[in-house]
Amino acid sequence: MPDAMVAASNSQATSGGTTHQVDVAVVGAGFAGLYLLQRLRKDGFTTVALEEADDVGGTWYWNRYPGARCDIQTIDYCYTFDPELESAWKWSEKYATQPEILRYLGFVADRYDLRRDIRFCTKVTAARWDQATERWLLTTDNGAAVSCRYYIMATGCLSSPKPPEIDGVKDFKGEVYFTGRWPHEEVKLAGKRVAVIGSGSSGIQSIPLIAEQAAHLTVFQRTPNFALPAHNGAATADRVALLEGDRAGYREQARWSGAGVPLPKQTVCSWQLSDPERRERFENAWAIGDLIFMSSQLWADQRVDVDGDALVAELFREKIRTIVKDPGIAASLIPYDHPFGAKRPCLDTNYYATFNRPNVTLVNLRQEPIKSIMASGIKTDKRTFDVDVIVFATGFDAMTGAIMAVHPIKGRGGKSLSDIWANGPQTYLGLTVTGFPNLFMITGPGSPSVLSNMVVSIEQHVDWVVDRLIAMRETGFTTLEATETAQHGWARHMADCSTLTLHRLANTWYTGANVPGKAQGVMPYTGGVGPYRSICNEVVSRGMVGFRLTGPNIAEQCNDGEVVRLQPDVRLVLNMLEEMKLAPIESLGAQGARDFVAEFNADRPAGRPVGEVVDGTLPGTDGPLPYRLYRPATPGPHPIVVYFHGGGWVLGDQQSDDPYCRDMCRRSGMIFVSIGYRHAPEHRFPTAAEDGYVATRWISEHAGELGGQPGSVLVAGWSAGGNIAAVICQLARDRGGPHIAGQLLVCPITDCTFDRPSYNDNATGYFLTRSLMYWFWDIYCSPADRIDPRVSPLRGKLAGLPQAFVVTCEFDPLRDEGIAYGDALAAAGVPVEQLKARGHIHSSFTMVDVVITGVSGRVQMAEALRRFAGLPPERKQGDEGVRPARTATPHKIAAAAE
Ligand code: N01
Repeated sequence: MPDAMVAASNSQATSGGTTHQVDVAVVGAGFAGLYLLQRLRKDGFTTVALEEADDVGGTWYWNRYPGARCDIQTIDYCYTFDPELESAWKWSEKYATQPEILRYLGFVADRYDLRRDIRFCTKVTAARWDQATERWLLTTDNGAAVSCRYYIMATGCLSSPKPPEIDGVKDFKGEVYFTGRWPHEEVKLAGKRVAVIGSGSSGIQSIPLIAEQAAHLTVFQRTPNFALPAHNGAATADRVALLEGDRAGYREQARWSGAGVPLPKQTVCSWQLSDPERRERFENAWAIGDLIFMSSQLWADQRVDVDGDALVAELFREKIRTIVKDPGIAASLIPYDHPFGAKRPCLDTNYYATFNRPNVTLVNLRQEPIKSIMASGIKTDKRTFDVDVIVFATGFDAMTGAIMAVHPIKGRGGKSLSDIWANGPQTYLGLTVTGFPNLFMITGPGSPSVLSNMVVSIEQHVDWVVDRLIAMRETGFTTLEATETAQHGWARHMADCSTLTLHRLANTWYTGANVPGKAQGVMPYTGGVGPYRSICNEVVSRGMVGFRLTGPNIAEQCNDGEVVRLQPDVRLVLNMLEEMKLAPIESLGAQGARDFVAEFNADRPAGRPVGEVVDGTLPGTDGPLPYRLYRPATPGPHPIVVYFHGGGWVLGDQQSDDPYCRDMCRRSGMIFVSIGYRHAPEHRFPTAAEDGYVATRWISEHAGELGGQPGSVLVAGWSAGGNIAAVICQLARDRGGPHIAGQLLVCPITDCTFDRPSYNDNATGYFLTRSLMYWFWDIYCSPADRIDPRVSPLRGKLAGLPQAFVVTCEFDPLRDEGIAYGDALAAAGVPVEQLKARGHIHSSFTMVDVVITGVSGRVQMAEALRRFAGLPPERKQGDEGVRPARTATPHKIAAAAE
């Protein structure tokens, strides 16, 4: 029977034993549930929301503790789906209090008459997918069961308070409160001895206000947190002006931003700023009092690089030392066990200053853990604290807790979600789960959710889901389910994204580490709100990639696959290039192409500092050849790597791979000398190879004068430069030297045929195109010369060559010839190691500081060079994204990252 008929016949049956039939059942009446109801109803779906509380509000209904406020500015932390709603409501403060936010949600419920479709005081006790009717059946603890075609969990990410896990709570004779379940009636703390356990956002917001009321407050802190002053008051004038200047534009910018608040992307790295400049930026952010600003606007590497992040943390620590008068208390309040931002930072009002009050005591649980709770108070392993009230600000079973609280949720074949998620949540897009048709989660694990302005993420999810339901209704599909391939691919993409941030380096509720026994892994999507939105849109525009759709009168549709196979930052780079709509390089002519590359390189982030950079010339066959030498900051002499830049034998110069050379010099601890060999069309085959050979020989002979170790050199190159490096190894073997200790070939050109699969699979769309390669070959080398090993080294004799490290990238036309060269070297008895970089493109490794996921590859390249040179393995500076932070406690995730 069609949904609409089922609904029409039964939607009134809301009590007794009758099953309540609707198109869509929603669990929860917070921000997500209310917007879902509004949209579903507007779009003609019958619906009911089931809500445990007796009113709307969700998290804002339950969290009524003193000091509870939002910590995203209220002009951003509100619905944007209806401009009239926006103008009908005025926020009174920069960060609204819990009562004001609750009033707002009540106002929204009234404005759209939503309460009539909400069953309050109703908890869903179980949910079961019935394959025969293709409907979900929900049982509840109050009133009728609900049968629905679509079941949407709008249960929030932080709704399920976790038990305190401390012995003896039941023995306590005084009052007990949980911040996450604060009573509705006034809690009188005046004149009482109060204990607060926990120093997350809830503790940090409530402690200053509790201290003002209580006779004495004792704070039991296990892990200190970073907190920034909110500087609450009127909404910030500049932000209001921006919003009011172009409301639609402002909201749209938020939707495509990193965290759901319209702020620009920083491009300057910490090491490009002086100490005073960094301090000024920090002070400005401190004065602004905005968490997202502080977390994203100081410098570009603050969230991705351990060193860049550590600078922020240290400035925070200075502030804490300045505010807290007792140095011992200050030391206990200063976080050292996690990078700034890896654990959720907090926004406070007078938090640190509260510890200067005579009626406040801080107990550092790292020094004296709680042993138990007794009738009269709390006992640590050193002291006993008699108290009248205990406030547990101990947090939530985050992200999965509220979803799993409905137990069991049984999908296809009777499989239970709790079993399937026993080792951690698995989802496709954080929206759906394989095996659970027609089940959606709003801001579920695997979506940006808690790493974003929740309201922006909620609106995006609600719109995406309801739009899908409309599309299914229009096409006749009645079920939708994620495929296993898609879900696995999403898990891999999530893991790729999480290597870009520092979240994996801390024990937090983001990773499940706060709940004993919970499976651990970074649960929210760390790739950013804008990129996530574009992926969700891409799923649709590419024909529902990763979903199987069925319906009674329509053929099944399954567009199986993974929506993202590129590394996340590579995807961003390619999208950006596509938006720039650049003319193909080969259409510009040789000089035009050189001018374009020079202009493009000028906008590139500057390379990292090394010990010294020296420009010089060396004698070539027909005159001097320029070079640029990069010397490590460590005492020499160092081994020398002779480096050849990329550019298809046509473009580039000794400076064009500057960031890569600097980075590799720092990581390997070796001198890199980048050679300005001559280019086609002015100097065609075999000039580049012969210049390269002459330069290598000269450097080898003058190694001592250059500050290098005499004896042998190494060679390295990228793309056409990799081709030259490979050729030089053959020439050096055949012409009696110089001695080459090893070769690093990054995405090298090795052969003149274009029929290997990668030339077709990756012909366009991945930066280096097949037609650009044709152009390079045509300019450099006539067809008759192409089989010469001085340009097609794969066709040369390979035995007796130096040991090699060959790097290839999955989405590179040159991938297969690089792999073929590595295989052929191995077959010829040359020791060779291959790095086949998944999700990368031709230029991934040379786009230093843009493609952060290239770091681990460069680490491996540097290690290979050190091995070739006979140096011990060593981690050099700048291993952003791969080095673990200092952690006080060993931890599965940090250990895995290490
Ligand atoms: O919870 P938390 P929360 N013994 O998990 C400690 C959002 N939020 O409710 O870190 C002793 O952050 C625990 O110690 P440790 C926001 O996203 C937003 O404060 O596990 N201590 C920690 O100090 C936030 O991040 C707002 O070592 C124990 C604290 O309790 C999230 O909700 C306001 C313990 C729990 O901190 C959660 O915040 C409030 C034990 N057995 C919350 N167990 C806004 O402003 C736990 N702890 C919008």
